[in-house]
Order: sequence, then structure tokens, then C-alpha cells
Amino acid sequence: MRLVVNIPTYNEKDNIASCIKNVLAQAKNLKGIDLHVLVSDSRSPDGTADIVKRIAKQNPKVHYLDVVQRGLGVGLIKGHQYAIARLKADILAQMDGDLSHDPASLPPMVSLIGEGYDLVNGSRLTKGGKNLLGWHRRLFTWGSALYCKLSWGTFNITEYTTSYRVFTKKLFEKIDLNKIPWHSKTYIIQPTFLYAAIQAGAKIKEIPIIFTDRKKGYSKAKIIGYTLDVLKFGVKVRLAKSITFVKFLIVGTASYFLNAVALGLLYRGQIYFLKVLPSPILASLPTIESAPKFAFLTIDRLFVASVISIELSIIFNFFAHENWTFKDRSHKGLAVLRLLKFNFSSIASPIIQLTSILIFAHALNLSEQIGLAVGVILGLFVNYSINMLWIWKAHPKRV
Ligand SMILES: Nc1nc2c(ncn2[C@@H]2O[C@H](COP(=O)(O)OP(=O)(O)O)[C@@H](O)[C@H]2O)c(=O)[nH]1
Ligand SMILES: [Mg+2]
Repeated sequence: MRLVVNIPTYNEKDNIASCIKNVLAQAKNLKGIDLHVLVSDSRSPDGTADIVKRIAKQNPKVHYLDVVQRGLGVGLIKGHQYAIARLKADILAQMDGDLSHDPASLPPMVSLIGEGYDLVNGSRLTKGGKNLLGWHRRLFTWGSALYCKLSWGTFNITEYTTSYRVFTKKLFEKIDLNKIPWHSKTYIIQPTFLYAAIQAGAKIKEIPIIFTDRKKGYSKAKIIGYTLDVLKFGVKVRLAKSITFVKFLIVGTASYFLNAVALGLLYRGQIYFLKVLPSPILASLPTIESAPKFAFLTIDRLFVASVISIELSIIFNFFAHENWTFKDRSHKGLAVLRLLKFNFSSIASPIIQLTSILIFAHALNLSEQIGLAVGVILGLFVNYSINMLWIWKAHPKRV
């Protein structure tokens, strides 16, 4: 197994040599792992590249990549691509080149990958983690984490603005880089890459890290621009989530019309009040007067027409959700099983509506119409939740 630790740099001449040395020193704690270091430099004017090239010449485990453009995202993504394509990496790691990240965390992170996690996130905000920066940087890290948790709905992930991560080549290749603003001049790559990993179904684990302030050089973080980017991205995620709900409503509305048209044609040969067929499709079935009775059920034309049109609309709903509304969610297992679950869960809505009508009319002495309206809305949310939690679940992840 080859591990490539990607260190993006811009003006790190006073740190990079020690940083490389400290990372390589972890080789003894990484049994069975072929440890390599890759420095992806954005043409630092301070001579960082010359130092790295000199070390790389003496040590075949050290590599230098000229990423040309500025940007942490460019350094990270181009570095990982190079690590896979040219260095044949199986496991990818990334850490800062200013000695803020302790390489001693690498072995436990890599061993979690060995346990089957796809991504290990170094966190300053989980128990045991520490952020030894000034108060305004601590506030940024903490505030961004709270904001991302709320806007993304990922309460099991504690830190979003860290660069210290280890993940598999397989996960990296699964991620759609076009969806990540990795050319940005801010560090927005940090949360957006994590979000893309979640979307790709990564099994994620966090470990506490201690982040020390750099002793040499200067920080290139642009905190105001970065904060705005984090805020914008949270809004984008929220909107995408509400778009799923809007799609759910559109499908529901379309399926109501399908249901109504099918019922009309089967029972009366009509679309609403407009006659379109010479006789109903189910003309051969008896109407209520002459239909057979089973206990309290009359199996007449209306009954059969209703069952068929309701089932049709359920099937339509299912295929629309499967291929459109919940397309990006998990489709694990057999589609036919999901269809059965969906059919079964569709009973929830009418039961809720009936209960609501009865409670409003009899217990509260209010209009049954209010009961129905409340029931429809409640049923909608219950159905939506069942769909999201049981049928088209979020991609599996364990944190
Ligand atoms: N390749 C590359 N690396 C960068 C760039 N800007 C920052 N980095 C590196 O990203 C890491 C974190 O940057 P730093 O300025 O320490 O940010 P801070 O720790 O958030 O204050 C360091 O290794 C930087 O050298 C860039 O434009 N290109
Ligand atoms: Mg730093």
C-alpha cells in the first residue's frame, strides 16, 4: 500500500524541510505502508521549490509538483491527481506545510482507513482536539462548524475547515471535481471537498488533532472571503435540499392528476366532466346496485377503478421519485423491494388524513375541512420523511 502525503505550499521556505523530515520520520509507525511525500507548490517566489527539489533529488520518497497557479484548492487537487496518476498512490493524505499539523496523527488516521473508513477528518473541535490559534481564528473555525452543521444537517461531523485529512484513492476518484470550486482563491475547498465526500457516500471518521500556530512565515488565509464562501455554500446546500422537497411536491401534484384522469376514464369514460370515451373502460363491471358484497365492501366498478388508479399513481410516484426526486440518494438493494416499501408507506397518508378529520370534527368540534387540510400537510411531511429515512436513504456513512 502506498501512501502519498500531499503538502500544498506557498512561501514555506522556513518550514518545508522540517515538515518533510517530520512526515518521513513517521515511516517507522506505518508498518506495511510505503510512505511518500509530495509537495505541490504554487511557484512560491521565496524559493520553497528549490529546497524541495534538492531534497527530492536525494530521496526517492520525496516529490515536487509545480502546480503553476495560486490557490490551496489547486495545490490539493492537482497534487492528489498527480499522486494517483504518477506516484500510484492507494491512500491520499493532505496536511499543511507550516508545521501546524502534527505528523504523529498520520499513523492512527491511516489505520482507520485500514479499518474500512473512506475518509478520516482531523478535527480540532472533537474531544481531545485543540485549536491553538488566536481568538478570531478559533471563532471562525467554531462558527463555520456550527453553520455547516445546521445548513448541511450533518450533526455528527465536528470540523469542516481543516486540511488535515486522509482518504482512499477510490473515494477521490468517485468525487465529481466539477462540483467543487477548487480553483477558488479562498480555502473553500476544505468544506466543499468534505461535502462532496459525504455526497459520494463516504464512510467518514474523525480523530482529534492539535493545531499549533505557525512559528515561521505568514498565514495566507483570507478569512473574510473564506467566511463569505462558507456562508454562500451553506445556502447552496440548503437550497438543493429544498429543491428535493419541491420536486416531491411536483411529483405529488402530477400523480394526483394522473389518478383523477385514470379514475375518470375507468369509471365514467370522462376526464373530469368531459366525456372522451363512448363508454367507461371498465364498462363490463357492475355498478353498486348489482355488485357482489363482501362484509362491508362492495366490489363494484367504482371500487375497482379507484384501486387501479390509486395504484397507477403510486407506481408513477415511485418511478418519478426513483429517477428524479431522490435520484442522488441511495438506491441500494432491489428496485422492486423499494416499490413494495413505497406502496406500503403510501397507506400512511390516508390514515393520517382520516385520523385528522375525525379528531377535528369529533374531538375538537371544528370543521372536517380543516381536519383534512391539516391531515394532508401532516401526511405529506410524514410521507416525505419515510421516503428519505426508509426508502431512498442518504448514502451510507458512519462517523
Ligand atoms: N499550493 C499552494 N499552497 C498554498 C497556497 N496558499 C496557502 N497554501 C498552503 O496551505 C497551507 C495552509 O496555509 P496557511 O497560510 O498556513 O493557512 P492557515 O493555517 O489557515 O493560516 C500551507 O501549507 C500553505 O503554504 C497556494 O496558493 N498554493
Ligand atoms: Mg497555517
